[in-house]
Amino acid sequence: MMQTIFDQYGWENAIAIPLSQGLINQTYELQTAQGAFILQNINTQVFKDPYAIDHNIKSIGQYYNTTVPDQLYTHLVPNLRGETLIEWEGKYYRAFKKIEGFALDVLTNADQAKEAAHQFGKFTASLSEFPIEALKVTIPHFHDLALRYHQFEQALKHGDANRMTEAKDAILFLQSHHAYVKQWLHFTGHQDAHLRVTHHDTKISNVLFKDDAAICVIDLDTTMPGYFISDVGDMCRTYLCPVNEACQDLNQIKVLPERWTAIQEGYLKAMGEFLTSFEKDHFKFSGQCIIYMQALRFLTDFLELDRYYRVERPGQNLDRTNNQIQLLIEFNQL
Ligand code: GN1
Ligand code: MG
Repeated sequence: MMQTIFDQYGWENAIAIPLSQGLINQTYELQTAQGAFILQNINTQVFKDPYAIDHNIKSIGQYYNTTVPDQLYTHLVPNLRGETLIEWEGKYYRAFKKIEGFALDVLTNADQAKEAAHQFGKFTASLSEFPIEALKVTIPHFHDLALRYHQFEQALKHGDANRMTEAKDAILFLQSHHAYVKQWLHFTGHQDAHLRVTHHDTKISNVLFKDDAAICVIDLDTTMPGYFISDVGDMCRTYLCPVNEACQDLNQIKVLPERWTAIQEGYLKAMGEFLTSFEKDHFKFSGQCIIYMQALRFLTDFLELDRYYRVERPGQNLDRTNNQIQLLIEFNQL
């Protein structure tokens, strides 16, 4: 019973409402006599070292406390023993104070794209003096396109044969776009490509809004050193299209040019002074790289019988793959 967890925090009259967002962790919104909180069960299949996440969120929180104390931030809530990460029945939990605001599932206009891109840009910019080496790597090689391609190739060797046949077209498409991996290696090997504090999951549901303004980024589990490509690329994945990655009707997948302009304006308003011209020249590549990588990841998981992403039906990861492939095709026509 979750009551045991509530007791550890000293929460009385707690009511837990499961939230459906996210394909990895299980999240609950809690109403308690002590206030509203977010409680999350960390998926340790994905995040093998939950203490690394705990460390990162606390380090950044402490940095803000001393530099920008009024910064809205997902500070962790300690339990009665002062612990911010608790283990119960082999599972790990942590709690956040609920920040007033709402998350969007899809965007309805370009202003929201600009707002969100600006928030994520501000997040990295606000941590430009933060000692990046203090951050732990919560998932090694998380956005390493070369590794993701390698994992895809392994799945082609060892994956489910029936699914391989079913996914024939998607496989051919991704193989024929392998040149993105070379571009990625060229980018990361260049002296003007810099590692910064990177969120690595900038989808629209990971930024809170209040009225029309984006106010705060959330879900910092994958915040670690990375390239701007990860953040801008994931924005392209989720802000440009009127429907999200769950949409199975490929005809609805369109890339709206005004949203692309909005991403650039919003992100560069915060990060323009930090990015090198070499990095700025890779702005469009960031979208190609991350959309392509997500297609690879969904397809790899499909071929490996859905070990990673939560699914409700057997073909879901292939549908997600085809959605991302269509998005990439539309994006390339911008
Ligand atoms: C996962 O669980 P969620 O929705 O925050 C994934 C992201 C993917 C996303 C696709 C740790 O994020 O990389 O872009 O699904 N996170 C991890 O929906 O793998
Ligand atoms: Mg996430």
